[in-house]
Amino acid sequence: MRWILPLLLATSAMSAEPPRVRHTINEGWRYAPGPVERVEEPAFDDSAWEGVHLPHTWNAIDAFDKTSSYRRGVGWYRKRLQLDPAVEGRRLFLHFEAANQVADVYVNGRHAGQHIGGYTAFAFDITDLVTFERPNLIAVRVDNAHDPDIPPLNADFTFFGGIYRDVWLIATAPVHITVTDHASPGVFISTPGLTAAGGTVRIRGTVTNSGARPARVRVLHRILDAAGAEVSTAGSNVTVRPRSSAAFDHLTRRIDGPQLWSPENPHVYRVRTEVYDGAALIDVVENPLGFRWFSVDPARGLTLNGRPLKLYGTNRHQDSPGLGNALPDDLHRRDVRLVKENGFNFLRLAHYPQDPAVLAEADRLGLVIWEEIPIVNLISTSEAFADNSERMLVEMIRQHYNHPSILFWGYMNEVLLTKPRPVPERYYEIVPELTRRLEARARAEDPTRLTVMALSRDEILEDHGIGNIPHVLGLNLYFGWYYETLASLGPFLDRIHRERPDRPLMVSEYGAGTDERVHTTEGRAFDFTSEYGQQFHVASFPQLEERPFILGTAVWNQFDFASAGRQDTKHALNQKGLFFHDRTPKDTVFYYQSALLRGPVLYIAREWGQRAGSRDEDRRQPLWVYTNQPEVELFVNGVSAGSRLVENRTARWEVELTNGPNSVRAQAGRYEDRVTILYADRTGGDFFAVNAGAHYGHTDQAHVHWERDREYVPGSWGHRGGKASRTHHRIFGSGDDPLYQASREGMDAYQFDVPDGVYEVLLGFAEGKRDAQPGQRVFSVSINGQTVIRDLDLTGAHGRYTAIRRSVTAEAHNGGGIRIEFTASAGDASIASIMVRRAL
Ligand code: GCB
Ligand code: CA
Repeated sequence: MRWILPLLLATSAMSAEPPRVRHTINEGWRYAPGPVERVEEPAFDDSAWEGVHLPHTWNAIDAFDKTSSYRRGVGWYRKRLQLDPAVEGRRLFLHFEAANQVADVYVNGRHAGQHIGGYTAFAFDITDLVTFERPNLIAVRVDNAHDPDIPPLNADFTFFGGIYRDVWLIATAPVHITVTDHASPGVFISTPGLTAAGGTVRIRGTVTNSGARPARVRVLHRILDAAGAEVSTAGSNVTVRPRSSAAFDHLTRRIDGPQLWSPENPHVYRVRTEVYDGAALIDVVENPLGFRWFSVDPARGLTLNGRPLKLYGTNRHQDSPGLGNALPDDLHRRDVRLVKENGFNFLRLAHYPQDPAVLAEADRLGLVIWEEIPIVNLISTSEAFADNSERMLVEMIRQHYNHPSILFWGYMNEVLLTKPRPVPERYYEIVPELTRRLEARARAEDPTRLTVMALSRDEILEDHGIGNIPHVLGLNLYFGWYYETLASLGPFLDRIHRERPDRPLMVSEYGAGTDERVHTTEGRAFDFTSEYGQQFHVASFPQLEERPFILGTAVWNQFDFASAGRQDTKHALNQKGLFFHDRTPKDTVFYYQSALLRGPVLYIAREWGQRAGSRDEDRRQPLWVYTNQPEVELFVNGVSAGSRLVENRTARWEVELTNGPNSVRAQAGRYEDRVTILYADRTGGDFFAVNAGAHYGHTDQAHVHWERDREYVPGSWGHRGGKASRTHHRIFGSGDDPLYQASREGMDAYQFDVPDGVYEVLLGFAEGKRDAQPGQRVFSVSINGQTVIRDLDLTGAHGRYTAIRRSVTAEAHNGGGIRIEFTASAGDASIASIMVRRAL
């Protein structure tokens, strides 16, 4: 970075202002939920308002509570901004990286502008609204209420409100590279006709003259390599009439043998664009530049820089725990790094344009990007909806145009999924019309990239023609999750490829939800067990790898993410991440690392780190390893469990665990991995915890593992009769939803063959039937002949989906154990969990 030094010395020696001043103004804002009157006026007293720093959202907490709703409406932000006298006479702008979703900006009581859309940047010229005499009052009204004219209308993610990205103050000379062209950098870089031998750089843009006199300036672009060495230049004089803008379009001379940009070698050049008035440097902007060319073929996939490159990656939503969508840049960069570190080379920014820090990091680390605007599930047929959509598309493309990582612009996701009710007239003509309009605009704005949309399984089979409009078609597929089986993925892809031989295809989503607390040896779709989630990827990924016509794939999702309306096993979250919401990796991450990383990967799956069993045979437990080594030996408590040849990056064992901590070691050549697996052996018979009605165990808040339900066998425990039932609804009154979402119904009894003694019996209930009414399910419970609960009416007394726990004391005598009997006077008795614990 030697070039930086002389530059700094030069500026400080002159102690002159840099030609363009640009810094964040994130600190010292005040926030209040609105609507409030006359807030934009400087005189308004906001001393009682909450002090906040940006980025900020007002939904960081309520989006995660146990209701589907969160506050959607108006929030006001105010800040006093004293301007540095040094920028007097300059043009001043406020640049917002994003505010969700309609923002009205006021300066000293006057409206500076309005922006529609929650995920793209906007910039307003505030020069004529400010004073240097006293602090300026900036007031921003942000509204995230549902608006039928603004996408997204409805989607599986939370629409956090607020100014949730950085805000910048920009000061330029009166003649400058345009700041307010859709909040873009004002400079648009491409590399026409590039080959490995070399090519030229084309730099388009506009210069704005805010002054009252015509201006003649010189625009000069310096192409700098990653080390800061100048490799080429371009430029010309530009004449700009007063109060207007003039375009430039420059071509460098040929650059021989440039370092190409690719995921493996993400060499980023910079274009430093300078504006001179005579000898005086009056403006500078810098933009990234990557030399790369690419194409797609429906049979052979993607070619980058003349070489085939299959894309493997994930999707990313932007929220984090405690912060909602309001992440500082380092957390955005952390996320991108986590994607790259798994060996992925591709990231789909679903379902909206993301923070500039994300794009810059993707350029730097080498990830191919698909970025898209948030048209999800359905559209409005209004002209305003189409106009807003198109503007968002233009904003996204212009704002992020120079990032070499971006190869794909997306503009719709599963747009036919939700049929509006009633279906508006001509709906299935208006959707393709909008599609064609956005497609045409994307191609006109950026002929250098590929367009893409994502459709789900059912939509692709009846797509009203839209799937053939973009260059590339993305398929969002959930075989073995929402429908069919894990094995049906590949055959479905073959079919689509056969039916659309001219269409380059991607798998833009596939994934399964998991919960680290929920475990089983017999995973099933939608049980949220860690084990089924792993099986899903282990079974799906080879089917994607095997098919060269699939040009890229993206796991849904890199991280668990906020979706306020979701009711899985963790409320308000979509749990299909490869990482948990807090960015802890799930075991599946190491399957992908084994498949994609070159360096050694050897990892004992450990999410099921705490296990329990109450029968002798339960001590035999599965353990498995993800690795890219050919063969692995496993040792449990120092004893070899044998060597296994690795197949599909996986090796499995059945081992005997002992009560307490078990030390497990995997060895492959000179690599090893160690973990401790806790096993609670409950064959002693004085403690049982059962997740009634469930084929999966659950580890609760107190780290007690509730084992899966089973039929009674003498000498042990279990149910007699009945059937399992399950709800996916969130459970009120407990954080251990998986314990209450499954129940056993209509059984006669549960029998526990425990030694004589006094026991605490903890009975858990929750009504999970969607249409349950008071009085329809009324039952009593007795233990060893004594009624302990009389005429329990869960819905009548507590409402549906509410966890009820009753603790009672019971005595086992004469070797009879604990016999819990159920008698219903209406409907079927039901029980969700049982703990039997020796008290005395
Ligand atoms: C999809 C959607 C995505 C959802 C995902 C899911 O197909 O594109 O927005 O979050 O499925 O998890 O259901
Ligand atoms: Ca940012």
